[in-house]
Amino acid sequence: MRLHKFLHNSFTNIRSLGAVASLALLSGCSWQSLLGLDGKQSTFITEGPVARTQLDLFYVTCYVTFAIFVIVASILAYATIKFKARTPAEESAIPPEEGHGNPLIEVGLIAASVFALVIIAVPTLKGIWYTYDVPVEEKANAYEITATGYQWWFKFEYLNEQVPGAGVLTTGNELVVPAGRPIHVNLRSMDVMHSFWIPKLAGKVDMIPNRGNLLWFKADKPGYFWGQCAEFCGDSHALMRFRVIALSPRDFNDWLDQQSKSYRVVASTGSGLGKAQFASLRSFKENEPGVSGDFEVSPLDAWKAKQFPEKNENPELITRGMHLFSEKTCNTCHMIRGYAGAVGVAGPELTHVGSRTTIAGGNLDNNAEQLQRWIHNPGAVKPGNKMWVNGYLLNNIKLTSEDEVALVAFLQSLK
Ligand code: HEC
Ligand SMILES: [Cu+2]
Repeated sequence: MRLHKFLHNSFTNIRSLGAVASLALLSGCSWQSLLGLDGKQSTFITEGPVARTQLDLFYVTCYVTFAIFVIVASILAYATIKFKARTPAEESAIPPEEGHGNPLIEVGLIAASVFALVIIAVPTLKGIWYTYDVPVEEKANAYEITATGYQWWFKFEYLNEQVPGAGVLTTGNELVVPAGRPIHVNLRSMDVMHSFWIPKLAGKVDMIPNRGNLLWFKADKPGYFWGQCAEFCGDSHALMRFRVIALSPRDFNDWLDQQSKSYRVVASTGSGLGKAQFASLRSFKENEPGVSGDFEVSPLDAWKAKQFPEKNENPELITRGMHLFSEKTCNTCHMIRGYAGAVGVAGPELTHVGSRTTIAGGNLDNNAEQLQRWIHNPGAVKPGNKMWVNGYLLNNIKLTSEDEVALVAFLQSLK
């Protein structure tokens, strides 16, 4: 009776759960979000062929292991019920003599295991070959990027195909790529082992010191993606993140043109602070109707809006910050193209740092408050980081809050 009631209740519960689930699915909620599997780094939501191949493989493994589970569990259940001792006499009976086994069953089990392994191995090997490098038929169209891991940030290097011989461009922690084109990524490391992973697109492949590795990926369409170092690499490993921004090919070339420019000098005359220098960003919209600059609503639009100057720039403050940048020895670690003496390579290049959505290895939003928090005490944000240890401690860098505000204004002007 009680069992019946339990079963009945369970059934009703499952039914109402099912009703909720189908309602949610009908209202546009995906099963991923229903199960809480729709995070920014979800591998269940794939946006490119490499991640899709990896997910398919995961499902194949799940199906095979689920089938094994069902078979083993039913045999176990059957044996438990069928051979249960039902009377005290049966319980105290001497156990039956043990046999030495049944060769047919044993060989059969080995064969079944091999079969199950083969089912998993075939797509696995195919997947490994597929994800390793850009497929031959797409090779000619591939865009090549070099990604280098540092404790605890990523450097990305690009070539401007439109301008042969223009040299290499560099960004820190934000990788911008053309959508719909295969991206061949050379993986390097400057110090210890890191691992490159963009869950919705591709990964993980190790970045190994003194050894060239590679991976490829393709973003189906323009978007903003979250990435992460996936190999323990020291104190701030968990804070070693990055972003991938996929743009339409035309937007991508416009962005490259914009990035090729030297750092932006904000004239103290105040006029002409904006537009002309950003003419190359043809289809990037800034605060137009229908375009949300709100990061939570549309990270990609917010990223695009970030390419343009901040409102209310203060040229005097920016100029003060520009001088402080070398007075405080920031220039010894950071490159700013066009800024005499700013040729350091120990930290991320800052020529266009103001146009990124994040700083400090994808951990802080790139706004005045967080920039100040970072340059005020980088060690408090990322324990052990090199800017703190080799800069603030070794060079004895001290900043007053006026210095910080001026430096922040300068950094924000670097669009
Ligand atoms: C000893 C070298 C060194 C010095 C000196 C130094 N930095 Fe850095 N800086 C770094 C490193 C390394 C990072 C990356 C840290 C990380 O994310 O782990 C960094 C990160 C940054 C970032 C974030 C960039 C990004 O894309 O994430 C900014 C902004 C910055 N530094 C500004 C400054 C300013 C301003 C000064 C001078 C007050 C300065 N740095 C001095 C090495 C240095
Ligand atoms: Cu790392």
